[in-house]
Amino acid sequence: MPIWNRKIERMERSELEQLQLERLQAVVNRVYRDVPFYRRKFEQLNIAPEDVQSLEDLAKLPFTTKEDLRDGYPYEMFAVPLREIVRIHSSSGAAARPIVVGYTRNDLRHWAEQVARILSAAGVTKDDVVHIAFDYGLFTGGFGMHYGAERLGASVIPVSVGNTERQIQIMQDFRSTALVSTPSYALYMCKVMDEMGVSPASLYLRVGLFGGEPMSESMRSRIEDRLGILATDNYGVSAVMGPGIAGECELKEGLHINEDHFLVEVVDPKTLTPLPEGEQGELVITTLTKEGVPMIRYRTRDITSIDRRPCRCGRTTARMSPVRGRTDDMFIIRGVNVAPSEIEALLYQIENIEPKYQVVLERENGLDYLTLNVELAPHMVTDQMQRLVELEETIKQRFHRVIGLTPRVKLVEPKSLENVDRSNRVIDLREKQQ
Ligand code: DLL
Repeated sequence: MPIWNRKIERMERSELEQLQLERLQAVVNRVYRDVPFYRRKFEQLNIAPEDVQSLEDLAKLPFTTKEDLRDGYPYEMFAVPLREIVRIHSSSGAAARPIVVGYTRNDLRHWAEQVARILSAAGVTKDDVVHIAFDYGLFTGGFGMHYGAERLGASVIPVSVGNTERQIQIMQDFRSTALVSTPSYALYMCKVMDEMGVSPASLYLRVGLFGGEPMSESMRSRIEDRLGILATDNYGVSAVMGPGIAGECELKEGLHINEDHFLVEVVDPKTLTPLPEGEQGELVITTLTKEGVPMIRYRTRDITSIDRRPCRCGRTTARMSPVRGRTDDMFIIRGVNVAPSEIEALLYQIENIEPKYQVVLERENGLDYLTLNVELAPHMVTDQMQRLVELEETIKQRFHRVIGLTPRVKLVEPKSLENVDRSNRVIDLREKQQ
């Protein structure tokens, strides 16, 4: 089985930890010097960069949250002047203050290396034709995977998202051997192939790298069976880098973390204390080499556990278990990350409704749909259909502008959502409806 960077990916743990410590000390010094946000945080906690003498000292450092990045919109978290930045990405949706990340030339070089490693771990080589069906744009998925596949020397097809029939035609004609997409898009492609009368066996696909959203084991087996490929799970977070943080090897026994670039911890989401190896908790990531927007202890909100035992594939890098849950209520639909608080905020600005709502996520013919049940204001109980239709349209449009998706809207009687709380605000039926 090929290993892209044998020196790093098979390094003795003691040597790797020494490298991590040196890089941690360097990044802590840099953020203290160059990012006022971190200097303030360090001062509040009464710590100085010199206090980091071992990897355990990481626990003394402050956390960084998505909200910190939002508050620093657009460039406050940048550690270098804009003239050093060669690429900018941003989080999805048109929320007032999305997360903005900038990459220096070195960051892009490292990113391509990280992605080349996970592609190689899945068995992709320069002989492959890599079909990238992630959005190319502000989202990190398309460009992130693209440069890694080029670095590997594969033939890259930057097909992006949409127009599925054409994508399938391209896969047939260009003889794509590796598919890169979200797992739900891969399943949708299978449906469209059925409609087109294209048999997956007539394609040349042999492997798929999936990521950007959770992939359950049942989803994985369906993709593997339908497409006749090996499907690996690949994890990334745009605020930290994008895809390339971790990915499975062909053995599929956990996602190998690029630990020379990312220092990971698993913490108890309530107390925020680091948990012992193997326990499930919230993943926290510190970037070790990033120059543009370094992150100290970024709280991903993703639930996982870490295994530092060497893998049977020969890699010594730690592995994280697949992410299947979160410590907050964010959900992902059609590749868009949605926080219910954003929905509430947009409903507040619309008249004649209560900001009381419930989200139902469903899967029909392989495609995901979001239904938004919204409570009418008491004075709106009217039989003027026209007014209700207009109101539905307003909600749809506003939702689309802010979140980037068009929901199905159902206006419901006043007080009918009284029993909706955090536990049933989002009802996800997708897994059952595959
Ligand atoms: O989704 C980056 C990415 C692109 C990763 C392409 C992999 C492939 P964000 O839009 O910032 O970045 O979303 C990050 O998506 O915190 C997880 O909740 C979720 N996520 C990403 N990959 C996985 C995965 C990209 N393999 C958020 N399994 C993360 C489960 C995932 N969840």
